[in-house]
Amino acid sequence: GALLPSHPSRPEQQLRGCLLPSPLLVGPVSVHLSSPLSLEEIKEKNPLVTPGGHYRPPDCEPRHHTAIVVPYRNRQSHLRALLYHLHPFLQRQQIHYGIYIVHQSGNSTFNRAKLLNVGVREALKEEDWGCIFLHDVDLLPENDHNTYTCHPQYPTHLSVAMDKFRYRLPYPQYFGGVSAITPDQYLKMNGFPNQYWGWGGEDDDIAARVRLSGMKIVRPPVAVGHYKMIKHKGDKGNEQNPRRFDLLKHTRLNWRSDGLNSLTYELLSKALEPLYTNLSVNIGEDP
Ligand code: UDH
Ligand code: NGS
Repeated sequence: GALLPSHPSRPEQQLRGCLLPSPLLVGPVSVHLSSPLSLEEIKEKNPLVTPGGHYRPPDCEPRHHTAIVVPYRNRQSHLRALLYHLHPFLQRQQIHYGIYIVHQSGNSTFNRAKLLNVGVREALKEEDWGCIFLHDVDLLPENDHNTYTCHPQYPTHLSVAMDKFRYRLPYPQYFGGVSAITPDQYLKMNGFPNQYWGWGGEDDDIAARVRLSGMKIVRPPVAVGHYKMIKHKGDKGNEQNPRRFDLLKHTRLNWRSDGLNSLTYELLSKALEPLYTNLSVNIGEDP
């Protein structure tokens, strides 16, 4: 590979650019969910992950810099399963990455899209990420050819074949689960809506913003976009949002005024845990 500029954190080393595709990929993997390990055990299996859940390939200069943002509240066992699978998965792809868990503090109704806005903003304050993944905590990728990188022009939808939808899209416009954007794409669509409190519709709103801002959605082939969803019941504090259909009727009018440019929140804490950065945030409540 060509010599790429070395990272300031290790100026002494002039590493070759990582090979494309990564020679470490294995393709389809079977995802088992029995007896999840403890966080300490997962850390031991991932010795090169640094505090805050960051990683750089040790032997080559990475070509991709990806932040993984996870909207989160009260899903401890899912988080362990995600970290257990995702760290080795991303390391096989030889990308530079960081994992950000955005924890909604308090008991107000859950707001997935607003938490994603917070995660994008906080991740970009920390590093110049070229790609940001928006990742539900309960989705485990089953094929490492599904690379966690961005398309230069268009937002990507990755979870195109989830087991619960019998490994296909539930409907053509579906944009939920796992998706990815560059900072430019995020700015262009004014981020995500802040007004969807409770379950449903926010992913459809985000998909509509992509189109309204003049972009389209790209997807990997169904054969590599396989995900296993950890089965669970509906969450307390995330009941179906009865306003979602009405909100969706107005995306066309609202997307320019509600989003990144109207985002307010209070960052309560930021902790560099061994396997992830934990952002605890007060995002307010449904007015
Ligand atoms: N999430 C949490 N905690 C919550 C709620 C949601 O962490 O209390 C996060 C988590 O990352 C989850 C994502 O938000 O993966 C999306 O939550 P969701 O409940 O919309 O989607 P999920 O795929 O479940 O987890 C869908 C089925 C749940 C019952 C459907 C109600 N009709
Ligand atoms: C649609 C929801 C989406 C949701 C998708 C899959 O109906 O938010 O179902 O849901 N849109 C609206 O409610 C307007 S799932 O089967 O995962 O529970 O993501």
